[in-house]
This record gives sequence, structure tokens and C-alpha cells, in this order.
Amino acid sequence: MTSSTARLIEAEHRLGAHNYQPLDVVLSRGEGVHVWDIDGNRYLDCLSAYSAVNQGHCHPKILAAMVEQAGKLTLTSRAFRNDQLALFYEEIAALTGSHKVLPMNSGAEAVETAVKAVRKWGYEVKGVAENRAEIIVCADNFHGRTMGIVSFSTDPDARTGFGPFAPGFRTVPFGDIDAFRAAINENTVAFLVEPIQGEAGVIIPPAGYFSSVRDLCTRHGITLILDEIQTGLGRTGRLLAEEHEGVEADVTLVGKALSGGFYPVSAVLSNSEVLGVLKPGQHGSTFGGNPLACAIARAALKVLVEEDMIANSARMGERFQAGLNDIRSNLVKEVRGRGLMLAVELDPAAGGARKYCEALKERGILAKDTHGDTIRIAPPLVITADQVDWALEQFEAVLRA
Ligand code: IF1
Repeated sequence: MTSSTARLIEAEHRLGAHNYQPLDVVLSRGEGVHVWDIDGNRYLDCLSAYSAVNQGHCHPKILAAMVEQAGKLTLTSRAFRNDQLALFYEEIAALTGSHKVLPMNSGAEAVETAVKAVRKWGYEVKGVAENRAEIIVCADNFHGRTMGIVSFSTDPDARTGFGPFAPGFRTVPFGDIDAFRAAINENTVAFLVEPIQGEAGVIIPPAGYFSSVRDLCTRHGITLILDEIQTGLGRTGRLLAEEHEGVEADVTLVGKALSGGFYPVSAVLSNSEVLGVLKPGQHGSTFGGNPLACAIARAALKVLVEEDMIANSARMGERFQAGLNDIRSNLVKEVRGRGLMLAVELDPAAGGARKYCEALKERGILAKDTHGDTIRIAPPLVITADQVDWALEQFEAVLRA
């Protein structure tokens, strides 16, 4: 480690809250699938800022849109209108087939927005008795870090010490349709769920789970809220992961790659009348829907489609997953994923995924361990076949060492 790297890490440690334990690599530049540290070492980014940079680092067209808009108008607040918001609405609604859009900033804010809207919908439209609304969620979910959201987390790290918690949530195991059916009652207003559980280790539910969920939601007047903040916008090889399941959510949450990593932009997309219950003054955000965010999001969506990144995600994901499956190593327990949302679960005897991420870093790959034994692999969707093959050589070397 060079002295400047050590100095920056020391200052972070001394002055920053210790709520993260990053790999000791200090990055200063990014382009496409690559990032460089302050000493000029190049890495293939296999995390993509948790899928926020699906379009690749510093995509030139998103950058140009950002710079152009930043020189014209950045923020008006929603007290006044701006000339980008309607265009953002039109473009994202056309792309996703949504009828209503509510722009926010972080993913957690989109989740909070959906929780608020769906409760109000429950009282005003479904006729649930005041303060009785229940939202069903899944064990091992990850939806963000706010108080409301950690109230229905089952992860001790996310919850412990942060009570008292918000009531009104009921937890069922992910992928278990009988448990979901049994949790439904007359107060159930929504089911909030990730199409593929990311933080839990890229967990794909059994085939048919979501079509049964969709049927039950329709039959019982329950709003199906899919958190596509991580799975959405091409990550799994489709625009939205719901397409793999042949279902349509009533409410879809997107964030992260909605800006290509330039800026926090999230949105609640609604097919039903859920967002219609929000009246002036009942919800909002200083920055939500600002012209800079809208211009960036418009460009981020445009390049995703125009540059065929979604199909590339499907093709390269298949190649990457097949290559991982071909690695003969008794350290590997399972390889799983969809598109470029991949994970290698190691055998518990391997001694944890972190040290393999350290070894990958030495070979020029940045990947992230999750839940002890799983290496998460999620490169930008612009990755080429040669880059996938090179990455596979590094994974093979590390997993067979
Ligand atoms: C961190 C994980 C990923 C998300 C889903 C909402 C949000 C997220 C499905 C909230 C955010 C992030 C946050 C990041 C770690 C990360 C993560 F490991 F925790 F699970 F991506 F895999 N819904 N996920 O995945 O979005 O408010 O952060 O914009 O450091 O906490 P946000």
C-alpha cells in the first residue's frame, strides 16, 4: 500500500463513522467496466456500485446530459414546475408501461413512499379500518436503511439497537406460497418483495412462485409492490425482473441505475390507482423530480435501450454463469443468478468469501462478499465477451488456488 493510500484510509478511519468495512482500494477514476485506484492500478468492477452503474462508469452521454442540464437549471423544488419532469414521466411511463410516476432520490425513499401510499390506499380505497393496515414482507429482505424499513428487516445487523420499530408488517419466508397465503387477512394492503433477493445472496424463488403471488394478490385486492431497485433496468437481462416471471406488479420501485450512478434518482411506478391517493401536501421531497435528476435519468434510460445493454446483460450473464459453472473447485457450493446478477456461494469450509474478494482484488477484480460465504458478481451491463472470459480466468485462479 502506498503512503497516500494509507493516509486517506487512516483519515477515513479517524473521522468517519465506522458503518462500512470497505476493501482497501482507493478509487479515483472510472470508465465503462473499469475503475482505477490512486496509484493507477486498473480493476474490472464486478459490483457496479450495487447495480447503480449498469450503464458503465462515467457514461459519456449521461455525463453530457448532466453537464448540459447543470449549466441551465438544477433545482426548482416542486413548488414550481420544470421543463424536464414531464419528459421524464413520458419516457419512463412509455418504457415500463406505467400509468403514474412519483420521483424521489434514494431507493429507501422510494420504498417509504410506496409504504405510505399503499397504506393510504388501503384505508381510502380498500376500506381497511384506521391504523390496521398490514404489509406482508419477506424474511431476509433488503429494502434500505430508514427507520420504517429496518422495522421490517429480519437482519440483526440492520435492526439491533434501533428500536422502537414501526408496526404493521408481517413476515413470511421468501418463495413459500403457502406461507404467503396464510399471512393474508382483511387488513392486508400490500405484499412488498424483491423479485430476486439481492443482499440475501441472489436468491431466486421457485418457478411459479410469482405467478401464484400475482393471482392471490389480485383475488384478495392486495397491491403487489416489487422492489426492482437492484434487479431492475437490465440487471437480470430484462428491463424488469418481473418479466422472467410473466407477472406485472401494481407498484414497481426503481432507483440505482435510473441515474447510471451519476446522482441519486428513484421512482415509484404505479399501474393501479395507488399513487392517486396522494394529494397536494401529503408527500414530497426537496430534490425529488428536480430538473438535473430528470435530465440524467432520461439519458440513463435512453442509453440503456439504445445501446442494447439489456440484451447484452442476458448474453454476457449466460456466458459468465456457464463459465463459473465450469470451474472445477471443491470450494464452490453453488453458482446462481439471472443475467448479470450472479453469485458464487462457497462451501462453508472455504473460510468465508471476504478473503477470496481480497485475492480477486490482487488480480484486478473488485467483487463483494455477502452473508459470509457468497461472492456477488454484478459487472456493468456493457461488459464484453473478452472481458467476461478474462474475469473467468481470474475467478478460476482464485477458486482453485
Ligand atoms: C448499502 C445490499 C445491495 C436494495 C433494494 C432498496 C435499496 C437497496 C433491493 C435501498 C439498496 C444497497 C444499499 C447498500 C448496499 C446495497 C445492497 F447489499 F445491501 F443488499 F445492492 F445488494 N431496495 N441496496 O438493494 O436503496 O436507499 O441505498 O438507494 O451500502 O446500504 P438506497
